[in-house]
Amino acid sequence: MAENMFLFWGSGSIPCWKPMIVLEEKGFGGYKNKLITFSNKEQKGEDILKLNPRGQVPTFKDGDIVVNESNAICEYLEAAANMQQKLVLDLLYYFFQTKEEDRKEAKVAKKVEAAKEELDRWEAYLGETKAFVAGPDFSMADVWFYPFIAQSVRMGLELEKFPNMKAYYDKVTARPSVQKSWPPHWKEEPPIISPFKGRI
Ligand SMILES: N[C@@H](CCC(=O)N[C@@H](CS)C(=O)NCC(=O)O)C(=O)O
Repeated sequence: MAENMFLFWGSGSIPCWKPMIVLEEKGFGGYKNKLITFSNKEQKGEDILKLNPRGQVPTFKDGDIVVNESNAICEYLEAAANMQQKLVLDLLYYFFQTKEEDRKEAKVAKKVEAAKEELDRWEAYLGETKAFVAGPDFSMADVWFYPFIAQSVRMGLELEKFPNMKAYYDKVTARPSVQKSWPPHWKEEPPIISPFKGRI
């Protein structure tokens, strides 16, 4: 995952330093990066401006997801990283990319176990906060975090065993912004894979 990440940064910039610490702490030390020189106004270069119209650093990208603002990058890395890795990249993508007859049940069992551990972690965390990911109010962290849960629920994840997650999921699902932007084909078509069904 680190190989999909790219950070433009400047030396001595506190807003850059914050996500750089998080990147290392989260085990994404292999992220790609470019050190820009302020005196040459490199932050106003085309490569940065097309991602960040303010022409500032940090400017961060994870695959196609562009995240600017240092705090938002930190929250993105915190909220999305493990859920994205354990539930989506490791498990859902394995099902998407591997034909049914080629799937190895032992491999699936390991991935499911890792996903369950991650879900247990968030279940405990949400139990303590009894609110949203970054505090009492809905924030950007929920925008990064919630879609992974929603996608997993669509793919057969039953949240009944995770009551705090279920309360969180219901609360965010009910938000008008989420309802309005709900993937249209999810309303009409069943999922093509259900890796969680009967496994968690
Ligand atoms: N609110 C932004 C502030 C970013 C910021 O102020 N970056 C400075 C470096 S510390 C910058 O790029 N300044 C150059 C400019 O604005 O042209 C964040 O937290 O990411």
